[in-house]
Amino acid sequence: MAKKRRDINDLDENHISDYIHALNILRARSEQNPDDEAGYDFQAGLHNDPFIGPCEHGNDLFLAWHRSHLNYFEKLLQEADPPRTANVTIPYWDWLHPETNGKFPAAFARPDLFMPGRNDSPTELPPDTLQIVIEEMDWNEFGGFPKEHPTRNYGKLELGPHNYMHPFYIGGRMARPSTAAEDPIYWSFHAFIDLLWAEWQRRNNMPPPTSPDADLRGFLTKPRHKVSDFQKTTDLDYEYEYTDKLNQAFGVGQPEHVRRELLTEDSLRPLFSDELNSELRRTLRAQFTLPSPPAATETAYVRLQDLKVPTIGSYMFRAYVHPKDEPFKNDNPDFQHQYGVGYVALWKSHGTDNTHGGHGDHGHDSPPAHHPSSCTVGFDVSRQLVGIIHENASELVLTLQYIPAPGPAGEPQSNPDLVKEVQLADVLLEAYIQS
Ligand SMILES: [Cu+2]
Repeated sequence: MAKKRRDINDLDENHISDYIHALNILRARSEQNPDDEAGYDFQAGLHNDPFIGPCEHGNDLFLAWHRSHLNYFEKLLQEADPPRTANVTIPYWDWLHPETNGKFPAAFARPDLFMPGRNDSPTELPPDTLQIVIEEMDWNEFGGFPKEHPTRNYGKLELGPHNYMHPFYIGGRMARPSTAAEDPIYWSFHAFIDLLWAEWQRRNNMPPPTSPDADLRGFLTKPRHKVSDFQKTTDLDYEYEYTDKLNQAFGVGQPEHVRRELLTEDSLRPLFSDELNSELRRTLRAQFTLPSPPAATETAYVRLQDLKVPTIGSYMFRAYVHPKDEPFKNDNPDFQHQYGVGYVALWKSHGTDNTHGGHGDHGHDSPPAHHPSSCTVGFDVSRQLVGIIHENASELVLTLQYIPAPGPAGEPQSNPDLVKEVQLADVLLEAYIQS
């Protein structure tokens, strides 16, 4: 029987103290010898440190890499002090259902699971996580594209919820790829990302992976080290125990799969005279007129082409579609609710990191090869645009809004150097019919 990973809010005192006991044994090993591969610091370094790992981001190895990282770490926990720790598993943090505990589950405030510097101010959760798991049925769209794909890279789970949670919601060490796994919340956060993938696999009948023979960096000396080795959780001796809340959340049917054919693709007409990137950097937004798509249009996307992945911080773009005579309102929840069509979160790429002097940073340029340098992302605007075709509604405007991640502890932060990294090639409207 595979071992169960459980919701951290459901663990009794014995279970949580066994987990902490195992973690502390790994920590003590690193204190004895920082290079001990069975110690916490080395394990965190597999994610954080370009010279030991690091993690994979922005491709179809992302989910398998993190599954492997957690799985080997969990085995170390189990071997830490058996029989006491023999059945320890990483508890997951269900951040879809935060209402029971406020911002973070109470367990993460215990001294051994706490990390100073997290963002404690109230922060919205990403709105679309469940929708991605339930509605996106294409593996690459969900989990990422092969590294050799010419234009696409991040999957939706990573580019949306994952990239938003790290720097916007959790903050602290989790705000940067080069320090993330130092915070013990990392394991539980990624266990939930992994649960969402496992649930997606179940719903979609375990589609075969793309890049099955790709090696997972950092694990090459292990018997299992390829993408195909990390598909089925029960082969890795664990599975997830779902709460009633999760059963309820996932207990809805799959939408019908539709094939689409591109009808037209046009650059959007700007409502500004500056060059696009100058406009974005100067005003922190850009507005465009949305044309009426061809009458047969069933689905429409706004596509941001070649959006640069920032190297010195994290930010997001929020997108809104609103009538021209209803001006954009910054920071207005009603406006956001009524006209928001989505967001894209860009998590700082690994690479140079001058603000952290710890072991995760060797202080010079290491190539951010595991993060793509740019990505192409889309927002579904069908509901709004198909509305104009049929109802002759008033002219519509697309507003893109730049929002920098807060400082690690949640303090508002305007970073002029990050603004200089805002860069995209074009904004397009794509119209599709079902084929
Ligand atoms: Cu992560």
